[in-house]
Amino acid sequence: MKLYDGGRAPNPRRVKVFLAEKGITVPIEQVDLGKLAQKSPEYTAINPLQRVPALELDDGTIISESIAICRYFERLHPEQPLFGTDARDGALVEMWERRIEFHLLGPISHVFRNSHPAMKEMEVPQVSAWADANKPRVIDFLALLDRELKSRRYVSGDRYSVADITGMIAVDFMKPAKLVVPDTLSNLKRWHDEVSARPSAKA
Ligand SMILES: N[C@@H](CCC(=O)N[C@@H](CS)C(=O)NCC(=O)O)C(=O)O
Repeated sequence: MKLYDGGRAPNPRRVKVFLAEKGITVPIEQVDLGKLAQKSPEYTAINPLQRVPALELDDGTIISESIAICRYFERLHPEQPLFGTDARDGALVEMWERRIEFHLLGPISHVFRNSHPAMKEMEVPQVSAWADANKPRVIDFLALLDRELKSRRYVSGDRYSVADITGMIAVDFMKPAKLVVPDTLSNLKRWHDEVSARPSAKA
């Protein structure tokens, strides 16, 4: 088994934090995004979408998409559950995971990819108006999350889950995207400080 990683890039980090939470170690091969190694013929044969992360199983199966990889490990190592504990809990984790992925990580990524000079060769064409259009969406969703976090400890309830992993990494990704969490969002900051203090967050 081998995990194709991309350094500090947010999506591979979601998998690495998940693995750290579970105490699982997997051999890692770095794909140098700075050198566009994800676009090489060798890596394109592994993931035709030219994105990381990707997990190669011993039988040669390739699994890409961060959440698909996390779900694979959740099945193999069900303790401690990070995708919920029962039907209701699992659905709430899924709901928040998707909301954060589509309404927070996605827009932050659009801002970063369409405004950062280092992304010129990866995001073609870079559309600065699309970066600008997504900035208020990020802040609106953070405000929504802040209201939700007033009445509970973690994103989907009282239990830490994969939705917290995606959320923490999305907020961290605001820095390179040159976005700032408004000071008024105190519930969000309390939650982010708490999840960032877990040892897995260093992954
Ligand atoms: N939906 C994918 C997104 C993967 C993705 O966009 N990865 C980025 C790094 S965070 C990437 O490989 N970018 C390379 C590129 O855009 O060329 C997932 O959840 O894993």
